[in-house]
Amino acid sequence: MNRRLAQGFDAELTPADRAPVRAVIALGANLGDRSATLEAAVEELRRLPLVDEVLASTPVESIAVKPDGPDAEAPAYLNAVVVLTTRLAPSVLLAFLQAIEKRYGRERRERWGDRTLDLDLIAYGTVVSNDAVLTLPHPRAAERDFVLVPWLSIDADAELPGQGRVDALLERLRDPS
Ligand code: A4P
Ligand code: MG
Repeated sequence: MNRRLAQGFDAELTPADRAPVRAVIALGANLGDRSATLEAAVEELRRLPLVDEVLASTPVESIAVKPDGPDAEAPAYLNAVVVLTTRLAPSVLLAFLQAIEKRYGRERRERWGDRTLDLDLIAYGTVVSNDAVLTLPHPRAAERDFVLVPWLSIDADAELPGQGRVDALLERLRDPS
């Protein structure tokens, strides 16, 4: 089987044929009952078909990052990371994430606007893809301590595909010199 097929992009493969892949999901909320929403979203992830071994971080609080930089006037975020194993193809997993966001009242009005729930696919196995519909790994994950810190807290050996170990990325973020 070639590399692309093995990575689960081929729609011909049935889920039973697909090897389980480790996926990393970032959760964020800065509107409503943030903590309750994140807890409920983790439960939804546990209940997804073809998903196992769901490990969730403790949420961390962070200042909202807007296109112009951190904005202390905007409602603060709670962010968490979930690592799970799945036989779902990446596009199907993304569709489930978007359906969960919708169920928790997510509205899309502006780029990086305040939201009740954001679910981003940070990594899917070692897949690297520049497709705008699903970019892997998530293009801004390496710049975000609110992704790297909770991820590292549940996987001390975490690696961002193509970009290296998460502990090293975090160190570079904190001390860019
Ligand atoms: N998309 C492409 N790749 C992916 C991926 N790996 N995971 C596409 C999820 N979606 C992906 O996403 C826009 C489009 O990206 C989707 O149609 C999907 O096909 P969206 O969820 O509608 O919008 P968004 O989340 O506002 O956009 P984006 O660019 O993903 O935003 P970011 O980079 O996730 O930033 N500050 C704090 N403190 N904490 C946060 O969690 N989050 C954001 C959102 C900004 N500031 C924040 C936080
Ligand atoms: Mg998003």
